Amino acid sequence: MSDTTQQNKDFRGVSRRRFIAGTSSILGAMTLAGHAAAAAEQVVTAAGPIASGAHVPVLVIGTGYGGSVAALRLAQAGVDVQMIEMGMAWDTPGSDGKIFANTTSPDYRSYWLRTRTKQPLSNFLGFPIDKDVPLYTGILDAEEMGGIIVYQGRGVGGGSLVNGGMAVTPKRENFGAILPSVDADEMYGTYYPRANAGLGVGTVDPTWFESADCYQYARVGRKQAQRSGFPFVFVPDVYDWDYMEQEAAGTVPKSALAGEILYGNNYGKKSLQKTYLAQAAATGKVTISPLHKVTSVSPAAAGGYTVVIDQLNTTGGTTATKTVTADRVFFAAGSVGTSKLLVKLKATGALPSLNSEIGQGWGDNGNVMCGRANHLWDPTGALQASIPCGGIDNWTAGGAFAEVAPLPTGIETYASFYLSITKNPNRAQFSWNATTNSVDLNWQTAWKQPAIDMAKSIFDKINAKEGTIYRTDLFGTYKIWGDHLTYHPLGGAVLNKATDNYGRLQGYSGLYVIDGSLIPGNTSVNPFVTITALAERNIETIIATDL
Ligand code: FAE
Repeated sequence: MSDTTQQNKDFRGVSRRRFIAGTSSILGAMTLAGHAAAAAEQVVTAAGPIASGAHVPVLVIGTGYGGSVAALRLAQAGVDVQMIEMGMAWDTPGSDGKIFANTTSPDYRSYWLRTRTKQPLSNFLGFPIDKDVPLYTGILDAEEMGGIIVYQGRGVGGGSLVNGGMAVTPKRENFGAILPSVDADEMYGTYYPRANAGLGVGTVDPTWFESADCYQYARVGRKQAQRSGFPFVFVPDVYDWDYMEQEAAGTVPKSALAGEILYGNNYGKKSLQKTYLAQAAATGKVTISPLHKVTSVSPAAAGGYTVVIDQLNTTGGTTATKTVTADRVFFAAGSVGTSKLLVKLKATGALPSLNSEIGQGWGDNGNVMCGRANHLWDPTGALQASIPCGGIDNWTAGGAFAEVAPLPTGIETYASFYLSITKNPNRAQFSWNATTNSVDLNWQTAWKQPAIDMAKSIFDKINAKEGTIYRTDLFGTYKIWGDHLTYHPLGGAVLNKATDNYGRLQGYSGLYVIDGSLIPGNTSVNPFVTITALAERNIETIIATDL
């Protein structure tokens, strides 16, 4: 039995309520169970944003997975933490009474400083579906780097605000290739379980799954995978599965069943605001400054680091520039954010002693998307839960793990849609461009070809068996592969290369990296559980030895 299958069995073996109660040594059960359905979580305290001239013991750049773990554990150890987040707080409803916009009707809240949407599925039935939106510090950044669009969450909670919540622990036999310098026994014995508990991970009730209308697309995906000889595995998620069952029963406001996902879930999803950040706020020792963007970190004459921060308005303008001092700084701005900052700071002389590994080892987790057109006798359902719950595992034989993903359009499309995570070996590098005063990434679109070939190891076979074809209308006109993007940027400040084996940046004491940039380009599955578990491991050692 594979680890993933075993893990799924373990998750099914305990009821979700017992699972949550069992996590109380890590996080209060109250938070996970009680707030999952709440629309908003006030994790930004009334203390107000950081003041210019402040001196803080610890400053954390970014409020995603790595930053949230660092803030919580430091606060629990008695340290005051300032978190700086360039995105918004996402705790206040808009004029429609909702905090987040629906995937099917993007508005000003949906995109980070764009005047036109940049939807991952750019076309439907061959027609472009992007539309104009007002310029705003919205929740999803479609950052166009060299040859690839990197999607990232912006706001308090980072990627947890926009992602599908798929919370996958890699199979143990793949771990050596993911983080070769890390003790796998420790990770699988201590830190993966701690991360899963802290994130509130659970799995769909398999009995409910068999009859739920909203998972017809997943059952079709399973049937077709199995008919071609591929294992289908249930994939754990941080969505509150009990809440989803209530959505289906019509007793609570709908979120996953209303197609919410890409621009935030108003209910049901246990984003970091409801787990790690809620716990961090409850310590009273963590302050978050939203709409604040770190632009520089350099050694301060009197010790510690001088951090320069731009305060932003909701059209991206700078309303104030603040200079503060921090004894220690944690870079948790995500793979792209941290890499861009460090590459700039090294090249422009702010942190010249960073080593030459800075900016190296960046990968896209092998992401590639595709759709298949089913026969009329294989409808995938007009109602589709936006939260995926299963995948096809051909990692060992063909180098691909494919999420069976929804197409929550509200109409029957007879389409099956997949996001594949593949063993694509290509790695890119960030570098400083003195002419444009910005950081470039040298990724080439053609570098997706190995990912396409690996995804084809699954879908060519399914198409041949089913007598079906690829959809060509989702990413352009007559374009099969969604090879222009990634949801899973990883690397750029790789563990044990740019940093020591716990994320301490080489060359500077008191500077740490604690996010997805530590992971060299691929995790074999969706990455946030590994980012969280690695952060749990690293912060434990840092607290024990450095503070
Ligand atoms: P991240 O969560 O990106 O947090 C970084 C934070 O730093 C962000 O809030 C930034 O706004 C902020 N920041 C950046 N620069 C600055 C600066 N200079 N100053 C201040 N703040 C700054 O980093 N992963 C899964 O495992 N399962 C899924 O189902 C899944 N689905 C996804 C779906 C979508 C659409 C997307 C975009 C991603 C998805 N991911 C998924 C990926 C996952 O969200 C991502 O790996 C993690 O969020 C990365 O965590 P980090 O802590 O590295």
